[in-house]
Amino acid sequence: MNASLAPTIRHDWTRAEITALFALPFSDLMFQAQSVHRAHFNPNEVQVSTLCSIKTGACPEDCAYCPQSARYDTGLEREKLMAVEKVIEEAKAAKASGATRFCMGAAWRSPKNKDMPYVTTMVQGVKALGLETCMTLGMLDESQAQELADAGLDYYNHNLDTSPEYYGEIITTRTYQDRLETLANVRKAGMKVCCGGIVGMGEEENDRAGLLQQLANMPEHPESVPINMLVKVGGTPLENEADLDPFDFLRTIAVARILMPQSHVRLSAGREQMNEQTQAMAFLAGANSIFYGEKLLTTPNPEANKDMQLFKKLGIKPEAYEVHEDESEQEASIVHQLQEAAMDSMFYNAAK
Ligand code: SAM
Ligand code: DTB
Ligand code: SF4
Repeated sequence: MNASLAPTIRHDWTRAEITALFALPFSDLMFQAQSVHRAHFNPNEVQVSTLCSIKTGACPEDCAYCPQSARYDTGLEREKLMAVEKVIEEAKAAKASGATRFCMGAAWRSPKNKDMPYVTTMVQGVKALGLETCMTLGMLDESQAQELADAGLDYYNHNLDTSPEYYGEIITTRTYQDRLETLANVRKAGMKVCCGGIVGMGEEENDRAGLLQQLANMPEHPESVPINMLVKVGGTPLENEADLDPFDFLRTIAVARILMPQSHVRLSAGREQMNEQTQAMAFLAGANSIFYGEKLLTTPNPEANKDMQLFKKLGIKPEAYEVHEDESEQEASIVHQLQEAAMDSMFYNAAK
């Protein structure tokens, strides 16, 4: 990183400052975001994660966007907690396709204590394959967060979803404060935080600014910030929501990049509905992580070979696995060799 270009990491953004960024002429905003991005990251590398739904549907919560809530008839087939062996098989396949992080999601309000031994075994098994691990299981208390951290879980995903003001329009079964408490428990246990939200839910630009303000003013920025474009699913209350203008989506990514210069910003759900040009502009705006693989949790994602073609067209290469402090040099080198082999066979390598 060029130190002179490195902007100060701030945690005191005002709503007015963020709104002013959203109001910049598009080219000025993109230039600023791209400059911040280049000061902190290789702009031609994108982190690649694969999602796996380890427990699907029948969720007691009422999140208005979600196909997995038991309150809406979305035709989704419910599935109980997946067997550990099956999860490991899925993780092996994700790794062979070139993913470096495996994200396991469960349609729970929060995990029950009887579930914990299963999920911690999943973490250990996936980690042993040389993949980074992420889970999203709903709310966690302090001891559950600690149990996951002790099992070696690298990231916990828990989204704020939208601004504090708009939140009540979307979810009534848990509060914003509940979410902040889970995030504090995750941090306290020493795990990395993956936290973002959804746009295109009928919110105003001020709500998108409000979401990013909450994220950027956390005591530590989330290491991973997923920006999801709403996937409209039949049967959910948001199924007929008007499309968000792609430029408003891109502005959200760009402002996230400026506010949180060192975080990975994920171009998350909604890529299946986006053309290649919009995705390319999202990378220009500073997005540097994607979900890779044909399915998100329950809805379609672009096919792997389409993503490889897009990476090839853009000269992007997948970001290599970060070496963790607690890994021995020898272990890390084995992990790197395995990754390179998987990537060579699956991805166009822009470096060659
Ligand atoms: N049940 C857990 C929870 O909500 O905390 C974890 C799984 S939940 C499906 C994870 C995240 O997926 C949600 O917080 C939301 O941001 C995102 N999500 C769910 N449905 C979505 C949709 N239709 N479009 C975009 N993002 C969605
Ligand atoms: C996140 O922010 N987006 C992912 C992940 N975290 C768990 C989930 C997207 C879900 C999209 C709707 C579905 O496939 O069910
Ligand atoms: Fe349940 Fe999570 Fe879906 Fe909300 S987002 S209904 S908590 S699975």
